[in-house]
Amino acid sequence: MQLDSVTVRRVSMEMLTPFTTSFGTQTHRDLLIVEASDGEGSTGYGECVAMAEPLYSEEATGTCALALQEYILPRLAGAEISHPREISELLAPIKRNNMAKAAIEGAVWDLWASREGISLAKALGGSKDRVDVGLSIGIKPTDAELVETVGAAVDAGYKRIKIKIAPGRDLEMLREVRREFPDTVIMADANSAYTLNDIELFQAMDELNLLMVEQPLAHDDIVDHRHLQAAISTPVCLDESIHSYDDARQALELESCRIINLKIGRVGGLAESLKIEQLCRESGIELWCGGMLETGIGRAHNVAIASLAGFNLPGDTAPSSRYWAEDIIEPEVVMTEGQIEVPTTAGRGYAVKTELLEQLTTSQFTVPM
Ligand code: OSB
Ligand code: MG
Repeated sequence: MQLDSVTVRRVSMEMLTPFTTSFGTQTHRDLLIVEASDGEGSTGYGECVAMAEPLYSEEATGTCALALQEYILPRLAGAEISHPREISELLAPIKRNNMAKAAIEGAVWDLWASREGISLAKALGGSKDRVDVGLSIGIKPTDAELVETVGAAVDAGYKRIKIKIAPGRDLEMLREVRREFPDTVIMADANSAYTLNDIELFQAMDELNLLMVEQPLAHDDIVDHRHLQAAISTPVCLDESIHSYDDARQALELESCRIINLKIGRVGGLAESLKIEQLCRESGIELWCGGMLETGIGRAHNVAIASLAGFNLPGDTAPSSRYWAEDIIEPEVVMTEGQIEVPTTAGRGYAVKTELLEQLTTSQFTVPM
């Protein structure tokens, strides 16, 4: 197949509640929705998951829009594509810019699956009918508010609860949650807010029976994490540090983590995600699908990849109602008994509400292919 045109829309969506991490507070999502058309009536959608500012990683919404327009989409113009795997090969000469690359790559996977008449999950080799869902809870002003939020999440059926931590809002806060919820599956995510000087803090957390501690140290580190992992019994999970199959392989070789959080955007797309899934499955490393406060389009891609067997822990794939008054897809992503059903219809399995998408669009450009 050939692409006929690609439209990139910059979209602003208000979140139901602010989301605070060690790097800042999000009240809106400013993101890109990429639509790839084959000119024969089929379209595919991808979502660029970069944050509005480069505070989680070096990419940001504006840099991704520029990268797509100036460097990434021109490389795909005129290409004859027989399988979506070829997109990452065509884009390989461009270093990093993973979230920008993944947005168009995901749209092409969706388009290809639609044309083949198979679900995105099936196109990827997924085997599960439903995926287990965990919730990520941001930093709350008080322990009482956090305890209340964790209680509501347990009642809603989430299979594990992730709690964001930051210096000053860590050990005592987690102790309080553990006292209130002695049997709940709980983990912590630091978003790279600590250094090796904090080893004793993480050693003290060992007594809390956390499922894992996610990205405790620098966003670009795999060496210091190795020293931390050797000094604590709680499994270390890497998020920010893993940008590729090779990063994952090196982290496993160094024993820098025992668990990987895979985000499709952070690793540059679905083809790279498949390589990491195979690596983890074959080496017995636990794996789960992370989230970036996506709209339903990004969530649909996350649910599809999480349906592969290697994803053996609940992912951050909370349903539409967690973040949005109205999602841009229909039906909305729903959770039943802590699980989301993997769609079996062609492509991503959810229709895009194109009128709502237009309303939320703040700027856009179309590149003829
Ligand atoms: O570190 O996993 C993270 C959201 C934005 C940026 C980074 C992270 C997160 C989350 C949210 O934890 C998970 C979700 O999308 O529900
Ligand atoms: Mg994280």
